[in-house]
Amino acid sequence: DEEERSRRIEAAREALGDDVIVLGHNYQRREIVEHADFIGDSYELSKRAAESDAEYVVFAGVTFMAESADIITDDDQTVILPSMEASCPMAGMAEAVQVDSAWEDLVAGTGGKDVIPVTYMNSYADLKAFCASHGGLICTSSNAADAFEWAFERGDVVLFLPDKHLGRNTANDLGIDEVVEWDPWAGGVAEGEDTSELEDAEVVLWDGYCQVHERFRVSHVEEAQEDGAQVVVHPECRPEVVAAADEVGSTSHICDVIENAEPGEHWAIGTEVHLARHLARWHPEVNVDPLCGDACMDCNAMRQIDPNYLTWVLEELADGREPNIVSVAPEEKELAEVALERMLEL
Ligand code: CIZ
Ligand code: SF4
Repeated sequence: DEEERSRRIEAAREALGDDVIVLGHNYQRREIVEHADFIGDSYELSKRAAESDAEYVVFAGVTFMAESADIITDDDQTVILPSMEASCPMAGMAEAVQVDSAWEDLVAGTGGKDVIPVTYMNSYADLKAFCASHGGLICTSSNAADAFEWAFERGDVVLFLPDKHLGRNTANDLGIDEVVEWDPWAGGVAEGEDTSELEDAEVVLWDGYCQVHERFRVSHVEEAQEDGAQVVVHPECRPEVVAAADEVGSTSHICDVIENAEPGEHWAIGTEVHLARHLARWHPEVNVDPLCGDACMDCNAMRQIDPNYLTWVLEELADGREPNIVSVAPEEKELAEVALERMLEL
């Protein structure tokens, strides 16, 4: 049961002492985040790991996050993922090998313009490396607009990967109209769009999306607002959902909104349901609801991190074994670091 499991987790942690740090993504369930040293978004957590001296970084999150942690932490720190099955479907929608094979067609489609690839943090290390080697960079949901501006100082067209909604929302913020959704395997541009549009495009969106955030609809926002709630959503949501919401921002911003809310304020949270539940628990003085009720916005990749797997990896480490290491190849790591440093200079 949970009590017995908690006791085992704490015993393993005690045996490991300062040798281990446990990071809990804010989309993880309560039984995980309760055992975390830090709770936050992926980039925040990776920085926490790098600041620590812990030899082992146990990352309760998904594969691309563990890779990012491996890129950011020192060489003598080892990143452990409690389940190797925890892979973000959106990151998988833009594999470096696909992007690489489509690249020349894209450049030709624009009429040979300078295309700068910009990838969201939610992507694999090899795609981050691809972006660096093609003059591009990484961004988070908080600095995507700055990343676009950086790219436009150096090229004519931004290719944004993998999240078409974050890309479109960012273009909207910047007042860019020439935005084309592009699917190289469907004859160039997405259905309903004209191939010749690629020639005029300023922003080209890779056809990826988060299957959790894209399930929110304008009707969910309107129902919450009719119910008296203010609505805050993540920019991975569809543009029309972002437009209907009262606030938009990263998970850290969503946390700030609730931390700074007056007692009695009513907020509906448009992101993965576990964060909404944590915020409701952490801030009982604020009326916090998940947008669209309790049932639907659950990330199946995050859910792979079962508390029993957290127990298992910690007990293995305490016994001197090293299960489920996530390690980025040195040449990819070096390039991904270049893409990251460009972001940090924004
Ligand atoms: O949607 C996600 O998985 C997010 C927002 C991840 C992160 O922490 O950057
Ligand atoms: Fe990937 Fe979306 Fe799950 Fe985040 S919430 S890990 S972007 S599928």
